[in-house]
Amino acid sequence: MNILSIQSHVAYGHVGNASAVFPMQRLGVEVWPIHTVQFSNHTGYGAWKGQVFDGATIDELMAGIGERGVLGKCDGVLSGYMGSADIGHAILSAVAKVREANPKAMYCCDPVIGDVGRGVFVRPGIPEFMREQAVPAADIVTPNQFELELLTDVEVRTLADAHRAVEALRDAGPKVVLVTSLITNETPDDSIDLMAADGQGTYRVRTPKIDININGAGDAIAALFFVHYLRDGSAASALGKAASSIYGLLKRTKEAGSREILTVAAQDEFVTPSQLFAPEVV
Ligand code: PXL
Repeated sequence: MNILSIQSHVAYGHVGNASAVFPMQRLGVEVWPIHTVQFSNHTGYGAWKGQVFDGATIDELMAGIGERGVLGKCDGVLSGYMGSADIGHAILSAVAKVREANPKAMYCCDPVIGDVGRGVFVRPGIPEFMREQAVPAADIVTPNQFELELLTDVEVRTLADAHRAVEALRDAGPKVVLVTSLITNETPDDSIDLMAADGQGTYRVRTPKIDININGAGDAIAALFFVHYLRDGSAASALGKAASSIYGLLKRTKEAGSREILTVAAQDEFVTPSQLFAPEVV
């Protein structure tokens, strides 16, 4: 399996491609990473150095890959944090190129906009771009609760709200939705839910909540879910596997007291999670 992963990159630590690429490789996937930014470290530190690339740089790399004649072998495109709307357009043009070469290829868009604690943390224009262009073009989207609400204008307080929002998102284009973190009035204080839906049903996994201040976990969840969905063709199966892996990864990270997720040290969790969480139909 070959996945083109177009995301930010950091030299130190693990967000964007530095969070997503290795878990996919560890699962046996050949990954083609294209970086949308190259920063020293993630923005959660409040200070960083480096560059935001532009759409033309991504177009150029895509042209070069195209010249190798391999785009027909690309099974999927994964995108995450977009530095600018210009980069967003280049990502959608990369998706179109891949689909032209392989009509079966899927596009998984992690609509990175913000989260409940931090609010919107991307540049102006990106939320609108996600909503109007990236989400409708995607086969799979992986919002967190904040992004789910923003993209659908549905306030999610109850499980019924979550169903409504997920269906609204599916109506906008993507047939598969993964909500990477969900807290409704039914979620116990010590727990966190993940929810996924495809045409076959809607599923929830509930795990103990691990209270840590880290970045990049969502990037790893989207990558793991995408690989398992491409392999199994089932949102339920992909949800159970991705949620179990992330729980193990975060548990190990918390135990180590690390500010960065233990992508390398806890790599066995990607293949054989120490604890398995089964999805339930909701
Ligand atoms: O995890 C999302 C993300 C992606 N890319 C960069 C980031 C973050 C979150 O902090 O800083 C550069």
